[in-house]
Amino acid sequence: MQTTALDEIIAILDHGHRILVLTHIAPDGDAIGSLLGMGWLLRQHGKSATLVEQDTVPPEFRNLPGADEIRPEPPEQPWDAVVCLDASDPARLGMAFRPAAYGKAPVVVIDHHVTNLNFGRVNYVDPSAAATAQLIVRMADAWGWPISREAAECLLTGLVTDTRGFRTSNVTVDVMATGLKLMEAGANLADIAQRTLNYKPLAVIKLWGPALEHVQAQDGVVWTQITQEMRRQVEAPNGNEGGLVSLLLEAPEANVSAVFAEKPDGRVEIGLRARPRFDVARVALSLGGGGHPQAAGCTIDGPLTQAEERVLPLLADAARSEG
Ligand SMILES: [Mn+2]
Repeated sequence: MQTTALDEIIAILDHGHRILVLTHIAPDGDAIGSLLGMGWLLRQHGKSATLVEQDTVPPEFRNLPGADEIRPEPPEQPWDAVVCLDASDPARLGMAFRPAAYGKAPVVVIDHHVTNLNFGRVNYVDPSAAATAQLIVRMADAWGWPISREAAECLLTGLVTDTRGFRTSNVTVDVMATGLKLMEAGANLADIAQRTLNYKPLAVIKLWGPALEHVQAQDGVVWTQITQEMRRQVEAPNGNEGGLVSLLLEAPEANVSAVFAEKPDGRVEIGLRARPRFDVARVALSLGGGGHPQAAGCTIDGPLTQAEERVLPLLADAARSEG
């Protein structure tokens, strides 16, 4: 089944020339790394690749090769194929995804989220993969395309960030072999780890102060909240908690952790983490979000207190039942 989808994608990209490549809003290292890695592969094989991502590229990924060519909006022109990376549903692609403009061009989905809606004409979705970047390496291998140093650096960034430095429960021998292959192609693991994993804006570090004062623990769930007022106090921008939800999961009291972050519009963005054998993807999906069993998220209506009252019982359930 998966081999077929991969074969179909390779055939589509082989025959097409003008390829539009998209990735998800609020991009992480796998989103940017996969977008750029795919761009390098296509261009090195004579294709025209246009890379679009609605939101600003985060500073820790801006010096990846080719990052300055990412555009916030697609140009109006015909495409031979549209490739969507690391996004479980069309809404995750934001304004960059404009299917009405694609005509007969096939939409291709390459992703590793278990919650993927298979919204493409061809869907290569493998939830056992640790990163979308890993699937792109698999595609390049199946295609018989060598991976350049530039592509390798971008793709290894995706792998390193999604596995938090090869530490997550989905890191298999195959994932390590993919990492090795990218290092052999010239990517520098230590540099990438230094620039991405060991990076936190000062304002985000300061934001952890008030956020950590609010940490609570009950029924296997450790959680806290980030209000707009806290952000104002330390002048922290919206949308970046710097991995606070992963820190909370380090408490032995936690099977599941959560950060409830109030957005400027009053809605509440919820970041979720779970220890291996527990599953927060199901909770996120039931609330309109998505993700992986060990890392998921969603955005629901506020106010904050009401959002916590609604979600905490669901998290207590998830923290009780080993999936
Ligand atoms: Mn990913």
